[in-house]
Amino acid sequence: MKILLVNPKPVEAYTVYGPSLGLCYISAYLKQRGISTIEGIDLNIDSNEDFDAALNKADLVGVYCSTKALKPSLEIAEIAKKRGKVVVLGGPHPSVMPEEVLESPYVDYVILSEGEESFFELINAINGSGFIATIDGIGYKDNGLIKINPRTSYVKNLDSIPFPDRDLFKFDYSKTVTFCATRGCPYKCANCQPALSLQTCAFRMRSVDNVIAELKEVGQGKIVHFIDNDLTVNRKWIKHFCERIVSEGIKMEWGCQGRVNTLDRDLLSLMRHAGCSSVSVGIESGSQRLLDGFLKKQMNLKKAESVISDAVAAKMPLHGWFIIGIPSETREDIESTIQFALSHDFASVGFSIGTPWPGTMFYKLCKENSWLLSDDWDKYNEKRYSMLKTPHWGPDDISDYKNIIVNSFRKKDWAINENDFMFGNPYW
Ligand code: B12
Ligand code: SF4
Repeated sequence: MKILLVNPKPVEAYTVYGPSLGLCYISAYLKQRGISTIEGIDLNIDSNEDFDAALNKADLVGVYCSTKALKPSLEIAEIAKKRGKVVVLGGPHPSVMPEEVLESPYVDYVILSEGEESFFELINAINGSGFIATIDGIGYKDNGLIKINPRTSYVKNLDSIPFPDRDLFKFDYSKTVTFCATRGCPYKCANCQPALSLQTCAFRMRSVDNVIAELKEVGQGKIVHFIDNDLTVNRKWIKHFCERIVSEGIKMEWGCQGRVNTLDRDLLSLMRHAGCSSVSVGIESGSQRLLDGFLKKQMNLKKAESVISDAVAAKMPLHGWFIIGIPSETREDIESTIQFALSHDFASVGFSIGTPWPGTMFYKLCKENSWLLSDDWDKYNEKRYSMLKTPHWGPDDISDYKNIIVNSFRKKDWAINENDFMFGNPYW
């Protein structure tokens, strides 16, 4: 069976810095099990003609589908189905909204959360060996009825799956490469969980040996971006990892996301010594009330301040993420957030507008309180506007605040990237 794996182009473009690692993992897993006729198309870099040619050769088309890319994913499904292909959608949106996706007449199957094992079993079942009804974590149609087999099992040992097949897509890896050392996250922030737990379940780490082996293969001499939700969750692991980079003489520059409750000066210094040149942390709000209340962030602003000083002392550039447009947020809260971002020594900061992605607690609360202005996912854009009307504010107020934020950073001479709602500190 010939398989085509497609990463669609979302309705509104965003900065792409690497391939869909999820599809690269799927490809590597299938190849290891003898399914070698796999092609990849990323419509952010490949043309429609490339897609058309690859589609002609395929029997089954698998699509990575985020909420932001639902519409183009379903368009791909329609084209593929009309040409007689089997169509499978996986990724964040089908994982949390499987029924909605299967309502499309052009989608045959969805995969909930991690796809390696279930997709392999599905291909076998389609080929005649195995039963679709018993495959864990898939959705399908049975005589027109939508059936969902919930996800109950996960890849427990991440070392047991092969390194991602980066050759699946035509990205240029000569300078930068993305890596994934862990899956899941032990926290349950309202803007993120339980969507993430559905996607990746329990927090798991690859062994340091396993990550070092992959770095030696493809990371040496490059800028390596770890896409992990939080690479610093386990202190023992991250320390050991940094020590191994140094002792094995692996020369690379790298960046990752961390969490302020897991960072301090010693760790930041060690990471810096091991070539880390950027750590991103989600501060989200300058209001402790919102962090503890609506956001359930399990994070203290005092600790955040001390980590920012630690980062300065360790000469580690720290990137801070913030959100405005959170239900129950007041003007004072938004002003505290802007002040926090402006007055601390971040190397750069980025903002998003609170967006109720499906499957999150954020979404559930907005829906229950009738704050959502639309259920049309295409309209959701966390860099541009709010889709909420709450008792405290509406989309116009948030747009005004967006302008206030841009002007506040402009006045302080920060570099402005309006498209990504991000700012660079000129004094770093
Ligand atoms: C890296 C990343 C990005 C990169 C994307 C790089 C790339 N080319 O893929 C960038 C920065 C560009 C990005 C942008 C955005 N992102 Co993003 N991103 C991530 C992040 C941190 C990691 C993704 C990843 O590689 N995971 C590791 C791999 C192994 O897992 P995976 O991708 O889920 O794939 C597995 C399964 O989902 C499944 N699977 C996936 N596809 C398929 C297809 C088939 C056929 C099958 C069988 C299985 C399958 O099998 C894979 C292997 O197990 C995730 C969070 C997370 N931890 O997943 C957020 C995440 C995916 N992003 C999110 C969001 C909201 C965005 C943005 C909208 C943000 C914005 N500022 O505008 C944009 C929109 C991008 C888009 N495509 O529409 C949300 C998505 C929520 C949703 N419901 O869609 C997530 C889940 C974060 C969160 N919890 O809020 N993102
Ligand atoms: S926002 Fe970060 S820390 Fe919170 S649940 Fe999501 S990935 Fe985990």
